Amino acid sequence: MGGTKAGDSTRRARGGRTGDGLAPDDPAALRSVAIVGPMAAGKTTLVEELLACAGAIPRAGSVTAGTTVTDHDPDARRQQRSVAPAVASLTHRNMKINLVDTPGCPDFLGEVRAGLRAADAVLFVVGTADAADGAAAPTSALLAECRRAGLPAVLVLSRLDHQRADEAAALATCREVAAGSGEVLVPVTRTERAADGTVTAVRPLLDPEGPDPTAEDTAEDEDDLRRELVETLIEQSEDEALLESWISGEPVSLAALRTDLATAVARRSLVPVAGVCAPAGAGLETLLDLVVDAVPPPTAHPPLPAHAPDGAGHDPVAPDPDGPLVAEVVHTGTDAQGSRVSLVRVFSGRLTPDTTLNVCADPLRVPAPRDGEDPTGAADAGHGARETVRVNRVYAPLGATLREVPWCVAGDVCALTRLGAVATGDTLCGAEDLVGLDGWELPEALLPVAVTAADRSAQDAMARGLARLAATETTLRVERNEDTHQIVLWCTGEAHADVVLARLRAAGATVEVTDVAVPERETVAGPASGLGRHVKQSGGHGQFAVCRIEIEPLPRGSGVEFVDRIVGGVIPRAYIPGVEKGVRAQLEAGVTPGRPVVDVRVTLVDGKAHSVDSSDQAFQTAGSLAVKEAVAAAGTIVMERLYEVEVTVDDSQLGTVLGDLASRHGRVVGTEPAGPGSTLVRAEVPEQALLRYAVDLRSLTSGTASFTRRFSRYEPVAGG
Ligand SMILES: Nc1nc2c(ncn2[C@@H]2O[C@H](COP(=O)(O)OP(=O)(O)O)[C@@H](O)[C@H]2O)c(=O)[nH]1
Ligand SMILES: [Mg+2]
Repeated sequence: MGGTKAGDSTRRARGGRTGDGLAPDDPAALRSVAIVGPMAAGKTTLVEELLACAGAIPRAGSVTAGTTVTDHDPDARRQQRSVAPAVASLTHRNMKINLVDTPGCPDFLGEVRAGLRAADAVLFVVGTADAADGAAAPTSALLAECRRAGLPAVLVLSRLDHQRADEAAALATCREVAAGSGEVLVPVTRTERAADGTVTAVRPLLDPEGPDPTAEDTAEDEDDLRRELVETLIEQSEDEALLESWISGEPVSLAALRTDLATAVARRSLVPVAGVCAPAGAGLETLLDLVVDAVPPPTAHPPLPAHAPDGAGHDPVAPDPDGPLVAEVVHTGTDAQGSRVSLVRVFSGRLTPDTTLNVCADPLRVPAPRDGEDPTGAADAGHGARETVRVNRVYAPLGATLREVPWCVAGDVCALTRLGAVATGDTLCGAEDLVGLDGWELPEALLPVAVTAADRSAQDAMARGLARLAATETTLRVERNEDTHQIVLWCTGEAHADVVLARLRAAGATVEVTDVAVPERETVAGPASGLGRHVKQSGGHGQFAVCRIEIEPLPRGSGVEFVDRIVGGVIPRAYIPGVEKGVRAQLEAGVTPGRPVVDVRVTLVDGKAHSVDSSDQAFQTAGSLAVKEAVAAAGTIVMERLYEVEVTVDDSQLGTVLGDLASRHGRVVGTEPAGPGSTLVRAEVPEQALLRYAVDLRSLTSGTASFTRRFSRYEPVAGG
């Protein structure tokens, strides 16, 4: 596979002194937009065509051939879909535009959030052929993400050349999804087609060279589109005079309308809708114009909440190019040689080469504690200004190609290499203002994948590989399970697991995927007794210990209770702790190997000792033999781990989710409304039935439902 550009994927080019427009001085000459949308909407292809259209690359590559700029990651090429945020910039009308391509696959939601963090606005891409194929659910989920990030958006209707392309249907779907959000979606372009349906052009409705948008004598349907746009703009305008002249039939100035468009976009009350047909090159320039004219500059970005390195309060960080330097690592990737490349967004000040910066680690990125662990210690360890880091060169990325630039100003995005221990989410700042930006939330990884290494050297390789992954894979959680002794990689889904395993193997670790083991325990079904005889008296120092114990079940959660009821000194005091130790060790190891016995009371009732041959060790062995016999005689009940699960689901899918939970032996504890049109279901589900729930729930509900899980307690195996 490995496309033609793979070999030179880490070219380093030295740009001109201002990097050929790649290092603007003034944030007003910058636009950073995240490209977001469902899988296969054509985002990566669009980025490629925009770059070619603006002359940033000689010609557009293709996703299927693995030759695009932003799908430069080997895993992206192999999967033929984006797996990480990737930045490519171009210049259009003297404006530097950073395009931050993001993955559409729900597994990589964390990467979408990273992309949104780097941007000031969103180009939301929806394929016009997908409207009928359940695009509403992923569109809705991703639009909600953009809204949560608080960024203005432009809706791009893509793939106009598809034979089932239906712009009106795609727009209707998006309008339905956006209903209630206060955003008005209005087309700003018109698609022209030949008689056979081929797209010939996509033209802006507010075209200074086109006919007057407010004139009366244009063709009927064109007129309708323009009228809708003009009326929407006037409705949203703060300029009262505009409405008056519109009502009285006077021509309205195009410049005024454009200004109103930009204002309404920045306010997020209006989402302009533009069509593109990437392969035909139609609508590309119009879209770039729209980004320049209607998308707000970085200086309009709302200030970001921040904290002092010691966790105390700090003023929010405003987007000020003349302020102190504050930047953030939004993503960490690797180049073809395996060296780390950090994608950095500058929020304030100016990042220059050859400087030493302070690193303020993001407490949110400290690995999540295991069930029951005290999280406080871990969180504290991750807090604060950890160290300083030397920045050598500053690069403007074009996918994997890094072009050296003299600086990176507030609002711009750059790549830095060799930042040592600096991780995604860390804040980089100058000494004059030590600050940490409040991190963005990561999605929870809920799909466990157990891996084993074949031998000792593979184990070492795996440990090295996992350490390397920790820096780049922010959503991955690595668990060393103390009950099952398995290494479990918690992933967000199968596509994520695929990437994680490929990267582990690329790091030289031969790992095998095995079934995830589920810890089990046993308790006794009823009371019983057992005799332990450990007697060896032939030759030398003998061994002599005999004990009888009784076992009985206790309520759940009681653990193991040991009671000594020896009378008359049939077992001397000094040996009783030995019996207890032997009993507890055997119960801990389990009578069925790997299943500790819990919730029992063991009572020592009788025994025999020898004045010379008895010892603590002998009584340990006798205790263990006695309890083994007692457990076998009592019969056991297997218990499994029960989890408290909370599923948030669209009301339309509630029945499906409840039915599925029942088939998993889940017990629904309650349901309650969780916002408009959705329900929160609380249930208790055995761990075994949850192992693939992350994958199953997503496919059952087209990705609209989400869940959380928390260990509750052990319970007898359902139906077992
Ligand atoms: N015919 C046609 N195919 C497209 C267009 N845009 C994308 N594709 C194809 O659709 C598939 C998915 O495109 P991609 O850019 O990876 O989508 P992404 O997941 O949104 O980044 C690829 O095979 C592209 O070649 C388009 O405008 N027209
Ligand atoms: Mg893509």
